[in-house]
Parts: sequence; structure tokens; C-alpha cells
Amino acid sequence: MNDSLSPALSGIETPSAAAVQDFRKNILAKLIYQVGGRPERASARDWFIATALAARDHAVDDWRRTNDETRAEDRKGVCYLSMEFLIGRLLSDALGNLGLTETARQALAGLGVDLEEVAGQEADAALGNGGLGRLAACFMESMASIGVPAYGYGIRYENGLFRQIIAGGIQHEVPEDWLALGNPWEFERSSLVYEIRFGGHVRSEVSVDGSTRMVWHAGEIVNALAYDTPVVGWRGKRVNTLRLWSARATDPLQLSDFNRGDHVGAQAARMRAEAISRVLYPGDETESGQELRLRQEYFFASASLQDIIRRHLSRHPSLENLADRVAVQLNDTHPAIGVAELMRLLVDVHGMEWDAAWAVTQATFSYTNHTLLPEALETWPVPMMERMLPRHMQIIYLINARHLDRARSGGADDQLLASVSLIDERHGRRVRMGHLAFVGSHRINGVSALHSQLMQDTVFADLNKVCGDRITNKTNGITFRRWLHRANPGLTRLLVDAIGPAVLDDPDRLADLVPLAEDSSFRQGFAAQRREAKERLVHLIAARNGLRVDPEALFDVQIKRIHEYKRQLLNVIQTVALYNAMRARPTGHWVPRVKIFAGKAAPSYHQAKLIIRLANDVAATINDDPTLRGLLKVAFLPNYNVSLAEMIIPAADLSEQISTAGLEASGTGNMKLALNGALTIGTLDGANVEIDERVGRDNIFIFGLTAEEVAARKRMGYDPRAAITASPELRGALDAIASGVFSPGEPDRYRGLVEGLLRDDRYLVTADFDAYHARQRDVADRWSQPDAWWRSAVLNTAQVGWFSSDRTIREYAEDIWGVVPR
Ligand code: T68
Repeated sequence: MNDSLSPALSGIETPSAAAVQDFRKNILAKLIYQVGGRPERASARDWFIATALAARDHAVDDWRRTNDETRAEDRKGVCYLSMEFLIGRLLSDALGNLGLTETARQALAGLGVDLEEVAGQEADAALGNGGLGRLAACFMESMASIGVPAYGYGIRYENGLFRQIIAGGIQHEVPEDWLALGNPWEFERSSLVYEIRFGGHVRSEVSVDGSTRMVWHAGEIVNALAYDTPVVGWRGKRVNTLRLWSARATDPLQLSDFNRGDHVGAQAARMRAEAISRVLYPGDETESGQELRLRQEYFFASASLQDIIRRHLSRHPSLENLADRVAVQLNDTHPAIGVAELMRLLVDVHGMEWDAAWAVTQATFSYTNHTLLPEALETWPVPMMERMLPRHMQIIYLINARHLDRARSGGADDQLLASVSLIDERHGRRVRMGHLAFVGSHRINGVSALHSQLMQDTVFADLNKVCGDRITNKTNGITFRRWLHRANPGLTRLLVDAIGPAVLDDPDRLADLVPLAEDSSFRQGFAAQRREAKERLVHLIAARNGLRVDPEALFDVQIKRIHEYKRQLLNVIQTVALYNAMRARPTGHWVPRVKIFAGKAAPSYHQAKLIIRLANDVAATINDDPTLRGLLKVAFLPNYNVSLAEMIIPAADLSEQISTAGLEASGTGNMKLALNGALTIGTLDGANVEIDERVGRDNIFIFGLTAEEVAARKRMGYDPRAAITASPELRGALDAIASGVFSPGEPDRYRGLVEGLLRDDRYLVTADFDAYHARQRDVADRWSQPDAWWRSAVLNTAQVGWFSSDRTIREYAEDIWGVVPR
């Protein structure tokens, strides 16, 4: 939290003296009257809260204005339902988008306080695991920036993603207490509370008019309480709302139990209720963990839909036109229970006919898929669903019956029916949440061209056939405000000086840099910016890892969640092969390289944790080996998060995007790194394919099997032994790892890992090794020709403007949501 990451904030603004003085006055007022502090004794943390509150005042003015306009014009809006929003810090984002960075800097400087130090106090809001959550945060910023009225709906987890500690090379997880010192951005809406029901039973009852209806008598009620955070768009154009739900027990205490002396038991119901918003992604190896996850999903889907309906009915007499006024995007299947919940609300609570309700539901929802990995496709056991959400289970059966009838009348045979059914009958009966989201949506999208194609060809092929062509592609994007302007102010200034300030508003202007790739003085300026960012990272590596690295070396970076399909193991094995080669020819001409890794493994993902340990063990041995003359260093930076990414990305020379082709849905780190001028070494996977198309094959290092070739190898039954026999370098690296070169105290530590690879190399690490190793030699060759390297680097930045999330959001707005940005 209060760590050494301090962003180099830079404003492009030149504020007036009066504006600076006003802001200073406001900061002082917040410090004295809200923090309750004194300027002469205030800590950096106190100044942070005061500055954030002062900035928030400006956001609130724009918030009210844009909300009033939207309501007056009755504009259609977007509700983005996501279990995760990986926001990171907000101060520099808010100041930057409000054009107040320089104002704040000067205001604080007049008080003897440093803005960078103040900004470094903010805790990362890590309410997400990785790409999916960060995408939601980029989308929220882009919607505000291009003028799409939007609410983000999610959960206000008390503990976000765990803090990763590496001790003895091993990952340990510690809870992250981001709210411990207060959150200056949020507003608690104590009057915005919805009841969320669980359990109980359903009875058909006869109403006064003689009709029968299904009535759900819940066994448990939990309250959902709203917390709102303003999301400020670029130049304060719009301010949207991130509305996060916190779970509250209806009764804080069973007073009778308490008075009987059972002081702990008296609070049990409350603990159970409030556990819902306690942690991000509770471990799901146990049944109770799975149950909590489903409770979370329903809790936030229900609260959000109740809120959407309440807001709609405050302006419209009926829900018939809901889909004309609001588009609800399901970020993966986590909110998919919302399909059944909206049907319940429309039919049971608001008395709509089934068919009309179904038409409204389908027209309202759309669904984004983020993975095709079979183990990641959500399904819930029918008995669990029946117990927790008995009415929803009935509704799902009704939806399924109609869906299967339609398919049958369209000529589907039993096999096709089994494949498109919402219930998977193969190993115990389970509800397929992807299928539920699919049938309940008018559009389903993948997140890169390749991924959307694979959706149509594989996992969703049958559904797409039965439901008519509903799959479309929306290639991911990133917000350039955070990932270029704020993360890399030095490079941003260089770009503005070279091609003008219009580039700040229009990423397509980056293309104006193309001719400058031939300009050696521009290339030098570009390289100089990289060098400054690397020097900052060198300090961080020294502070965090106690390791000295040379900023002249090639910084080779792989930063992302640790997962077998992402193949950090391939990178580690190649590192070992390089190490072996350097030791064999210690006086050879080697390009100095620093291999940088960062990323978290899921706490119960043992193989991923073993890979982290291996990376750390390899680092320890290599970093200590004097024969290398410091030419190779390996750093595993602990606790990867948004703020650390903002430090590493501007300093990266080489971006590792080496997943097994067909398995990475898109990637977004690949876009961030290319935008900042890193060259990519990667497979033709996810959005790498589209980066390759834009930057050109001369400016990217592509290697390895294609998705089609991967599928063909798997069909034939891949045997890794041939690849290993054919490659002495691979064999040497694997032998070293298996025999304990990097774990001398426990020589067998990685024997199982290597043997596993020989037995079943699911991610085709061995198949791609030689091609990868050869490409890494090409990388070194290019690095040895600085003109060629920096030409490619400039061309990367120049040619990836299309990956702005503003572009992605415009596509969603036009093709899926039917809203007009303005
Ligand atoms: C990622 N998915 C994709 N999932 O892996 C990545 N999953 O290729 C893509 O760029 C990104 O989504 C954005 O589209 C994830 O990040 C999760 O984090 C996740 C969390 C919980 C359950 C399942």
C-alpha cells in the first residue's frame, strides 16, 4: 500500500495562479474539516485523503451535470455487470482526466508537499484477478471519456486480490486490506438498499383474480447496500457511476442468543450474510466455497437488476420498453444468473407474460465470453441451485424447455439437443451458465478475432447453429489515458512535441509517427525515454529484490497471471538454455539481458505455484553466478498489480506473449506493452494476431504452432519425446532443472515437473521450444542493431492506436447496445 511505487505524474496543463490557490484552499479545508488533521503534522496519507477529496469535488460537479443531462434527454444507457473491476489507484487518473494534475502539484508544492509522494499513498483497488477485471476498468473509463452513459455494477469486496509475498521463492498469500485507511472516492448510499433472497421453497398460489402464480418463500434475506464511485472521463466530458454492492445482514444480532450468553453464535447469521462481499474469488475447491461464489453471483446480479428496474420505473410507466432504454452487458458468465433473475422480476414481481418478458430479456442482455478453456466454463450443480435459488431453477427449466422445443422443431437430433441444453447431464446434472447467458442474449461476443472465430467453430458451434448467428467479435482495447499518458508521461511529452497535442484526444494520430521512425534524432529521443523508465525500474528492482541490474541491458518482460497455458515455463526453460549456452561460452558475445517476471498464481493452483518457485530458484542461481559477468539477470517482482504494471510497462524492451495458440482469448498486456514501444515475441494467439497485422511482421517476433496446428497435433496425440530428442538445448535445460541444478538443497524438487512434461505436455511447451529459442536469438540480433531496434519500437507505438478501448466501446455501442456516444 504505502510502498515505493510513485508514479511520475505529469500534467500537460498550465493552470492559473487563482486555480492553484483555490485548489490549495480546498485541500486545506478537507485536511482540517474532514480528515481532522493539522497541516504542520499531517502525514502523506492525510494529504492523500485531503487531495482526493478536493479532486472528488470537481468530479461531483461534472457528475451532477452529466446525470442531469442524460435524464433530461432520456438517453439510453449501458449497465456493465462484472464481478470484477481491477481499478488500481484513482488519484492520478482523476486528476489527469479533470486536467488538474499541474494544479494539484502546484497547490501541494505551496504547502511543502510532493504530489508524487501523496499519490503513492493510495491503496490499489484490486477488485479483480486479471485481464477480465482490468478490461472492465478500462471500459468504464472509456465510456465516460467518449460519452456513453453507463453504470458499472459489481461487488465492493472488503478484501480484494491477495497480496503476494515471495519467501524462499514460494508464493504466500496475505489478505489485502485496501479499505483499512478509508476510501475517499466512494459515497455510501444508505438509502439504496435491496433485499436479496436465498433458499426456501416455491409454492403455486391462487391470487385474488383466480389466476395461479408461483410464490417464492425465501429462507434467508440479505441486504445489498450501494456504494458509488464517480468514474471521470477524459477532459471531464462525462462522469459515470461505478455502483458496488456490499452485503449487510437484515438483523445485526440475534439479541436473545446474545443475552443468553452466546455472544459469538448471536452473530453467526450476520457473518454468513456479510461473507458475501468479504473476498474476491473465494477458493472453490470446497463445496462451501462454491456455494459462496454462487451466492456472490446472485447477490450482485439481483441487486443490480432491481436497481435497473427501479430506475427505469421512476421514468417510464412500464417495463415493456426496458431494452430501448438500457443495455445490460454480462462480463463473462459470472452475472449470467441475471437472465433467470430478470425473468423472475418481470414475470413474478411485475406480472408480465412469459413471452413478452423473454423478448425484453433477450433484447436487454448481451454476453461477453473471455475463455474457451473447458475447465473455466462455469457450471453449477442442479441440487445446489435448487437449494439456493429454487425459483430460478424452475425458470431455467422453463427457458430450457422452450429453447429445446425450438431446436427440435428446427430439426435437431438428440445429440445436438444434449449439446445445446442448458443442463449438462454427463457427470451429474449441472447448469451451463455460458449456455444460459447465450440463450438470454441478443449478441454474444468474443474478445479478439481469433477467439470469436474459435467460439463459433468449437465451444458454441452448436448453440450458434440453433440460435441463429448471434456471435460477433469485439477485440479488446485499453485506455490510453492510464496506459500511455499517465504511466509514461515522458514518452507522452515526446509524442506531443513531435506530432502535436491532438494525439491526446485521437489515438489514430499516432500514425503520424510512422515517418519519424526514419528520423534518427526522434529514435534517440524515444530510446532516451525508455532509458529513464528503465532507471526507475532498476531502483525498484533493487529495493524489492535486492538485485542490481544494468539499465543498458535488454529488459525482457513477462507480466501476467501465472497459468500453464500462458507458458511462463517456456520462458523459464529458455532462460536456462541461455544460461547453459553462456556458461559454455563465457567469453562469447552475449547481449546483456534482464528477464523480468511478475504475476500471481491462484492460491490452490499448485502447478502455477511450482512454476513461480522455479522462476525464483533459477533467478537465485543465475544472479549469483560470476561466470556470466552480469550479462544475464532474472528478477521475479513480487505482488504484481496495476501500479506495478504502470512502472514496468514503460521500461519494457521485449514483451512476452507466448501462450499456446488458441488458448489466450485476447490479452491486453500485449497491447499496453506494444503501445509503449516494446517489441513483442509471441505466438499467433488472441490479439497478438491483430497486433501482428498492424505493426507488420518486421516489427514483431512471431513463432510457434498456429491454433490450427495445435489442434492437429492434439488430434494426432502429441508425443514430446521426439522434440526433446531433436533438441540438445531443450534437453540440456530440462536435465539441469530435473537434476537439481537450481534446487541443490532439494535436488528432486522439479523432477516431477519435468517428468510431467515428458508424459503429457498439454500446452506444447516442448513443441514450440526450438522456434522460441531461435526467435530469441533474432531478438538479440536486432537489439545489437540499435537503429533497427528503435525503428521497430517507434513503429509499434505508431501502429497500435486501434487498440484504444475507446474504439472497442464505439463498436459495442453501435453493434450491440444501440447507444450513441456523445
Ligand atoms: C481474460 N480472462 C483472458 N479471467 O484470459 C484474456 N476467469 O485473454 C483476456 O484478454 C481478458 O480476459 C479480457 O478479455 C480473465 O481474466 C479471469 O480473470 C477470471 C476470473 C474469475 C473466473 C474466471
